[in-house]
Amino acid sequence: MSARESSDEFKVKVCRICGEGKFFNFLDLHSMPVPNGFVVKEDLGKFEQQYPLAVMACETCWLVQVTHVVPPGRMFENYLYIPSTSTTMLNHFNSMAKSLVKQFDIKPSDVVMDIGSNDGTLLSFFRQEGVQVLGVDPAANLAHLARMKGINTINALFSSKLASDIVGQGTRPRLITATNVVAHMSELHDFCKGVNSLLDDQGVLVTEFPYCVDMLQKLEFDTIYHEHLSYISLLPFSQLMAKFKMRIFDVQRNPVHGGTARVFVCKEGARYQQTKELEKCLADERAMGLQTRKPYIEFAEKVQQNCVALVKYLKELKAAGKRVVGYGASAKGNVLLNYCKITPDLVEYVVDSIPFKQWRFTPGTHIPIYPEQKLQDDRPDYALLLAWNFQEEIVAKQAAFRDRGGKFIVPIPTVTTI
Ligand code: DWN
Ligand code: ZN
Repeated sequence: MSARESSDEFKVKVCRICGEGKFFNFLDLHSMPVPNGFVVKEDLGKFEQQYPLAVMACETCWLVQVTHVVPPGRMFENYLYIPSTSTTMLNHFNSMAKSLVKQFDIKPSDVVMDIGSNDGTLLSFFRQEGVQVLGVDPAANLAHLARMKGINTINALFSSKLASDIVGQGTRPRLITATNVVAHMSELHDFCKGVNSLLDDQGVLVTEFPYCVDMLQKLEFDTIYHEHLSYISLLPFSQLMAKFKMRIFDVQRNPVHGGTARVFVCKEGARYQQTKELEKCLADERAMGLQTRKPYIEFAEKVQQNCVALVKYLKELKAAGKRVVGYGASAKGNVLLNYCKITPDLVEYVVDSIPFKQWRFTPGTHIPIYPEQKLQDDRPDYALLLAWNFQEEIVAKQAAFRDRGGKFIVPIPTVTTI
């Protein structure tokens, strides 16, 4: 097999929301290794599987999606997704649990179920609010971590079959959450079928995903990676819900992960009124022309211009004798490094807080990763902020680096230095 997965066995042929097959390809990030496929030193010279990474819009329902779906087994063979341990995300999940328990008057006897519950972080905040919790996650290592925290977790991929088994055992969750998981799912119809069977007439699904409008407006091309199959906007998502006699009744936008939509879904006959915020978001999506090719063409052009500008800037810094390193060996960072073809001659190394990633190398570009401490010890001139979605937290943490004249390069939406 060639290093580049050119076979069309992974090619998407029909849209996972509407089932049609008329697509508009608008950005090709080219083949690259999966962005969480960190390489150990002894494997550096070995064959590294690459997979096509490109996005297209369905010209029927306008769901943005990757052109090729890499089967999970091929993608996760040697990578362990480590839950975001950032205080940004911990605060986000804590306030999410508090506000939802209050908004929907969740009682101590009620069950809150989290689909893609990861290591149980979100559910542990719900449990602190005194409600019953149930997690579902396919990663055995994460389900184990959750159970160690006392979070009842089913180690399985969510499906409509699993949902009917759960209902059969007498569990009807009052609230279902699904954060950063719907965009990873290929079988969206089966997901909806399962949710519909779990919810009672007044039950609510709250799902949160990186919002396609933010990606387009803030040029967040590096949030396009193989495990994110869909880049969701509300118009196609509403169509999906309607197919399963459910409807969106509210949306809240928030800044995490570069811009996320928290979407509230209920059964068609439930009592929840559609909010003004939802009407505004749907109107804005139409005004942006999301159901035409225009915004996607503009996005692709600006992304390409931005990458040229970034590489030019890095080369100028190098020519001026400045030393540049990376900060945050994030999945998105690896997409940016591979797409812009940034290698160790431009970015000497990357620092990262996650022990699993330290002493390994970035996939494809093979830049060494070290603990954050190296930034203090080595004192480079610039740090390219690859985990820009944690900018506030990281810049605050590295005040000493900046006090000594160190600067951060923020690559998104356009290259700026702080
Ligand atoms: O869907 C997903 C998105 C929404 O969240 C997941 N598949 C991955 C995750 O992406 P992310 O933006 O949280 O980035 P990562 O891939 O978790 O990477 C962030 C990296 O930054 C981590 O490796 C840790 C590192 N970091 C650090 O070195 N110092 C983070 C913080 C906050 C820090 O202070
Ligand atoms: Zn479609």
